[in-house]
Amino acid sequence: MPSLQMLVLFGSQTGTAQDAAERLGREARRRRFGCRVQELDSYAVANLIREPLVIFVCATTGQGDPPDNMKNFWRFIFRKNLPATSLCQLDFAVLGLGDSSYAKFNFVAKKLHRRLLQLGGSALLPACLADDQHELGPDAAIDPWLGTLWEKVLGLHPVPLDLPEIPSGVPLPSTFILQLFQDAPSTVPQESATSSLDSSQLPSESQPFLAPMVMNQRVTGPSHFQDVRLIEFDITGSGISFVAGDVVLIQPSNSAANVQQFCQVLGLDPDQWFTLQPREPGVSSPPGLPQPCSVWHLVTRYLDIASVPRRSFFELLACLSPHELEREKLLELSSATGQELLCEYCSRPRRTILEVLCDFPHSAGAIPPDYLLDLIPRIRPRAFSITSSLLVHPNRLQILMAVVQYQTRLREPRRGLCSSWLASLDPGQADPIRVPLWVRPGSLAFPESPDIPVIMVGPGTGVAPFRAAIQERVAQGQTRNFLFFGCRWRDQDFYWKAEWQDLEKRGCLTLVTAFSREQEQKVYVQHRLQELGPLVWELLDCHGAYFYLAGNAKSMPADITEVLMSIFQEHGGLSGPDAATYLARLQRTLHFQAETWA
Ligand code: 2AM
Repeated sequence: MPSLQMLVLFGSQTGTAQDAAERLGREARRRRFGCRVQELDSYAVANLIREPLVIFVCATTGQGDPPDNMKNFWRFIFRKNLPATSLCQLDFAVLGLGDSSYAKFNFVAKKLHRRLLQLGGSALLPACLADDQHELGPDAAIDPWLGTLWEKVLGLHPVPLDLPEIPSGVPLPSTFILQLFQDAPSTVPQESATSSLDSSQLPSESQPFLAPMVMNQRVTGPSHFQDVRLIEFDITGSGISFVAGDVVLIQPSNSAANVQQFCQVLGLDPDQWFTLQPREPGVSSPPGLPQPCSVWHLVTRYLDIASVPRRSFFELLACLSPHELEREKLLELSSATGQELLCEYCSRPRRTILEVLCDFPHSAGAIPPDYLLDLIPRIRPRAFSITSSLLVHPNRLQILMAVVQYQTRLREPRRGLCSSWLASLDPGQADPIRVPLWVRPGSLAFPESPDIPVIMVGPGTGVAPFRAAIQERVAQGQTRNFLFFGCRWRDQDFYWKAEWQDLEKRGCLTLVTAFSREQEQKVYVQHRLQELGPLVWELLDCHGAYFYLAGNAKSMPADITEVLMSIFQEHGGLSGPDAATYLARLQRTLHFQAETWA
């Protein structure tokens, strides 16, 4: 066991921070450090007072919040009663991943760096503020930062001379040993999921509920550019319960055609079975993968072969490649100087792992199965706002989903893995495919008191969580619901038109619409909000209304906030700075809440 120990703790929402943390782990092992790489919330944080060397890798999500898998750590580290010398033995560094198009760029990394200093830790170097918006991606900042980090770390902890570095062209041992066998086991293992009543635990990531899909209906008109689906699952017997604002996580699968092609290029037999063994003690098995498992199951349910490969993929594939020409090319793509080329080849056109493997057939055909889990990330669950209420649709869960499809310079259109998989499923089939899912609280919470009005602004599919809220509130007798909805044309993408009209008739809803393309000048929800400024001000200021915003994160949230600020000034008589303070107070007291997505 190496004597030098380093701990890498990460908080990751989309996997980029995890990837950076794992890269750091590999670099540490090459330098003969013993290195654990762990999610922040799976680490017993009280042990931090004994750690000598920790690198924190943290993403910042859209609103400046920490990722879900570091929320407990975040609460702990900001406890007021932690002594200022708690971490005086600790050398640390913070690697932040953010997006400079959001106001709170790398907020989590900056705040964590300051807090660790406050608690007595010694920073090895200033925090790295990597930016997703950079032409070359986050690596543009991470590469030089890691160079300096290693200089500092090796200055403090020189590698013993009898243990030279493992050169970058040599593969590190695989994390798992994969034992293949031909015959299916006599008792086929249950999928680590549940479709019946007898499970005592609520469905979760490690044990999702396998829900039959009972509706998959296109809700946009035939001439609309976007294919938007209303999808319904039967959750009878799952134990799942949810309230407005909650989200459902769905674990998608690869298409049969992709699975077949992948197995062909790698020379894998999908009917073979295998067991997995971690090479080192303390490494846990991949979550949700049954043992033994078929190759078909691994490729269909687990390996994200439709994702765009990261640089580490090229690094490892180069190490494993027996083909000189291909290896040279792979090395170039993974080198620091090849990043523009990698961006051009992969990130910009959104080329997938499967497509890259087809471009490098000699290397793909020689991948030892042991390395599959190191090479290819696992398929991540996708989150959707739940759009129905159990009070109106008992035992059912609905989502409103846009099917993601776009063109790059590649011939084949790019398709979102989860949305195209869901859209392809047929609920009418005799034995319909069951969809692995579970729920968790989202970022929106609605007031319980019947007297409090809510204002909801949700253009396009942003309306999804508000339909759940309106159904729930109306069922509970809360009638002061104000919905601002925007779409292109009333006869093409006006979701739930009849349902809204019915609620309006019953006096349970005030609906304000903006049809952006029905006149020459674009009309958006924020224009309608501005027009109704006096009412909005009165609801917020005199009636304690809650204001909600959901939808595409591009410029809509900033546009709405700007209009609100102008309403506070024009109709509330506030100065610019006072309007900003007013908005900040609404945010602090949860009277202003937003859920946005890319
Ligand atoms: P557009 O596509 O005609 O530009 C749902 O997508 C609705 O939101 C559409 O009518 C769309 O208009 C509109 N939309 C686009 N950008 C917006 C923005 N920044 N703020 C509010 N609505 C927007």
